[in-house]
Amino acid sequence: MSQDPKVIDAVVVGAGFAGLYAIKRLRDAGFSVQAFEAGDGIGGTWYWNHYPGARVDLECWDYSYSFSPELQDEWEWSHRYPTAQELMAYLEHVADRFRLREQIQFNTRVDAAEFIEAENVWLVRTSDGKTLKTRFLVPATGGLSVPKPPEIPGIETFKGEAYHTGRWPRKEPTYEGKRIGVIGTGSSGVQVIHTLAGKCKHLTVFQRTAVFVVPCKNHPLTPEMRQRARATYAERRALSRITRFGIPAAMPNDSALDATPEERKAKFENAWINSQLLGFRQCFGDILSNTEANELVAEFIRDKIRETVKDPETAKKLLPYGFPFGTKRPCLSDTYYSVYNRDDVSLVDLKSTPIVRVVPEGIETTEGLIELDMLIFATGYDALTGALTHIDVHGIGGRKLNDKWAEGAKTYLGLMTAGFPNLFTVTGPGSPGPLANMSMSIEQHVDWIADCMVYLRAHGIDRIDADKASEEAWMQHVQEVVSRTLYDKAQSWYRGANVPGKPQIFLPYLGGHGNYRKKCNDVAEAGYEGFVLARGKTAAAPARGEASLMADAGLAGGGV
Ligand code: N01
Repeated sequence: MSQDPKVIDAVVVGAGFAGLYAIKRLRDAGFSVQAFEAGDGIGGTWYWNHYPGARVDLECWDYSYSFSPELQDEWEWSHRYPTAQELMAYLEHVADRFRLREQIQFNTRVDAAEFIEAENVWLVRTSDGKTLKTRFLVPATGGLSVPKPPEIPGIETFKGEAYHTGRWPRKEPTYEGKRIGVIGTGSSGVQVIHTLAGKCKHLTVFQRTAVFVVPCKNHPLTPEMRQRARATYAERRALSRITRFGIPAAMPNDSALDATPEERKAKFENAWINSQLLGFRQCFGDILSNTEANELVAEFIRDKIRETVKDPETAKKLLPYGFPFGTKRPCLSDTYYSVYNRDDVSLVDLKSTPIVRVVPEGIETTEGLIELDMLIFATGYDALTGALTHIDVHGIGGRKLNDKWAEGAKTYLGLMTAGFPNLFTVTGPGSPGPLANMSMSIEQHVDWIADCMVYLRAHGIDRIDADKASEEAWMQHVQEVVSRTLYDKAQSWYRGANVPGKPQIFLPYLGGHGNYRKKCNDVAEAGYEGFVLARGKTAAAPARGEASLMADAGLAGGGV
């Protein structure tokens, strides 16, 4: 595509699910591609997050690529929910099968990117001190890739081992005989806790906010199960493309409040027994939009906690309050609550017993010193924007992306941010991202981006940018959809509330994967409506007036 042999068509950042598919899709479309990956191997999120117990919480049939029927047929998943290690092996297989490694430079971080207006290219600076010019920049950096530190004084003084779940060391630490402290009880913390309980001398859990944990029902897969899944892959994927969550699960419309207590109990028990991530949300249509309906689920789960945890004081500390069920991502585990019945596991409720500081020997709380040999920070991520804002990105007029997003990230459709032409965000803020099946969302975005680049090439267009007014309207729409749900009632990482000082704005789009996919397709079919396309460096008017954008009735979404 590029006339200048020194200018590459696309730089892809990251070699996880998104980066690998971007390399394949763009290369297949005839573009020259160079990818950079900070780690020394394939895997992205799964490369960094292979802490004890790390596994995906969507079924393998859904959390995997759909672009190649041959790949689907040949890969043998071992479990319903594969481990991080198995997911890495899968992604390594994908990289080898499609010869993607040729395009990837490992151990190299993209440090900075500057848009050169006169040439319509990005000048990319990498950690090996080199620069490269590219027509398009595709950060496939993941929404959960920049670990959030725990902001506790004295951490640097700790003389034992200390690890963040999001930067797990390549060489697996040993746990036997050690006194281990885990800070954080989100999805990562819950998996670490149920895995390490019983495998170390003592496990102390430091909990700031109790979470809802529902059973996982993970199990090995038999050849018959695989065969059945293979036979239905085509329908499964087709259905996933039109549903709210990007998995083959229909959402009901009925209200929990219209059901009898017996009907509700039967549905909730069924969700508990046959659990999966969406089980409770699939019971009734208003679990995420009606406080009373939501509280019925919340109290059902609290009862399960009371039944499981023998010590009533410990059970009380584990009861989640203060946010509606599902508005922080529920965690999956079959044994999480029962580990607190063990003598070698203790729970510190940080609300009643705060941490004072970390000291060389362990953690000092308001009730005294807890001696530790290992500290595990499961304290989450600077989610959705962190990976991009950690790159020094300068757009039109030298404007820094960090400055533009100082009041909160803004994008048009989660695909581009105005003033930063030819930079595509994969599952960026403003797209369903983490509120849908990530692998499905990634494929949808990468396909859209690749098709867009093909269109630009075919029409001799040098530059595409989000129209500012379209971006404003889209972000308003994102917020408006949130306001129809209970999501706003939680201080979650979806809105940046977990990172001190981060502007708080709800970032994922809750309108549903299927609706969103249709919207993106419609925009493309209308000649990239709401984007500004230009030849040379002269900007044209938006491809079409953005006024029609929000009139799309199909976008009226409910809570995800
Ligand atoms: O991070 P989190 P995560 N002192 O932000 C606590 C995906 N994921 O890595 O709630 C004490 O959810 C914090 O407390 P609070 C999934 O989408 C998926 O667990 O802020 N505690 C919270 O308990 C998930 O949602 C899978 O009060 C502190 C915890 O740390 C997302 O990744 C597996 C603290 C952080 O929870 C993030 O999950 C793993 C402090 N200073 C992750 N700072 C699967 O697919 C933070 N906390 C299964």
